[in-house]
Amino acid sequence: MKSLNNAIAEQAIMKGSPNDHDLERMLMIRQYELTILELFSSGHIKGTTHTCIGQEYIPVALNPFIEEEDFVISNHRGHGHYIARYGDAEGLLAEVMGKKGAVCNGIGGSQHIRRDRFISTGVQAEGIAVGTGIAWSYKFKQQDNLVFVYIGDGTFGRGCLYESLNFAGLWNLPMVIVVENNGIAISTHQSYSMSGSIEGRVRGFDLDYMCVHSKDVNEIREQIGGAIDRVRKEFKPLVIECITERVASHSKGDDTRSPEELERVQENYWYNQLKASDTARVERLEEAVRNQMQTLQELVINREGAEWEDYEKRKNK
Ligand SMILES: Cc1ncc(C[n+]2csc(CCOP(=O)(O)OP(=O)(O)O)c2C)c(N)n1
Repeated sequence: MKSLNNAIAEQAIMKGSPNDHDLERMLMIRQYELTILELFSSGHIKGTTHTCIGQEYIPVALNPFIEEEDFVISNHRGHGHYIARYGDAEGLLAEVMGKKGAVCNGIGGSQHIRRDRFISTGVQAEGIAVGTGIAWSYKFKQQDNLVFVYIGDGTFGRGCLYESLNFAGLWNLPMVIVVENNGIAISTHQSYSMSGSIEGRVRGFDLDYMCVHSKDVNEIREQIGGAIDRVRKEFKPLVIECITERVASHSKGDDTRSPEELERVQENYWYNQLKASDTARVERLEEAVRNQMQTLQELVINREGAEWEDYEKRKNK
């Protein structure tokens, strides 16, 4: 098995420390994902799911730059994107479990969420194509908003991504495309699937590009803030490549990585690094978040199933 690409191997470690609010959100996302995996194992959830364990800090770092009228388009690994924006673990848990109180009445499940200006899709690269259309409509209507699209590195294997990048560059669309580069797509390491680089491909379409290695939300914000402001002012699309790691399996129990690689991934996990350096604070916030998720879980499990009729009523309002 080939090793991960060089960028991943050179991954920077967690240097700074998030404030309590950001850390609480990161821990909440992590705890949400752990809860979902447990609920699958115990047979309370059917279907599939993809957790963002390892990548929790990325949407938390991005969140202050996302205004209410901006659009966020997420993907199959989107729980963290949703919770970072709305803090609504309860609605999302109910959604994945198909219970009353679900964000979109249990119709969307884990991968197809819609709320206000947030959508996710499990179809790779569909999000960037749809996001390009929304960004074009913003520009056409001279609306001062951005479209944030999250994609994985494996999504560079899809053709419609390049059509989207082409239009974004050609029309200077107000888009921030966040590539969560965890170096692997299901079980295929990037070194097996990608010729050239994400930067080279993006620059080929004349898009602005930057790469973020840090896992420190404050440092990330310092690095990306000016560039996001420029997209808002100058209508030049931006791609932010975040070098990161998928700590858990692709979906559930389908990890094909070697024990050595998994050990390295655990060593680089922001959670493990922060817990070692700031133990008391992490444990305190973690306990609160764990209790909160436990309460939510009991509440949601015991609810009746979500009803599609509710959705029909809501849709026609
Ligand atoms: C059009 C399409 N083809 C295949 C799949 C199956 N699939 C789901 S996730 C995935 C890999 C995604 O890799 P990446 O974009 O790197 O995101 P990651 O899972 O690493 O977060 C694939 C092939 C899909 N969802 N959509």
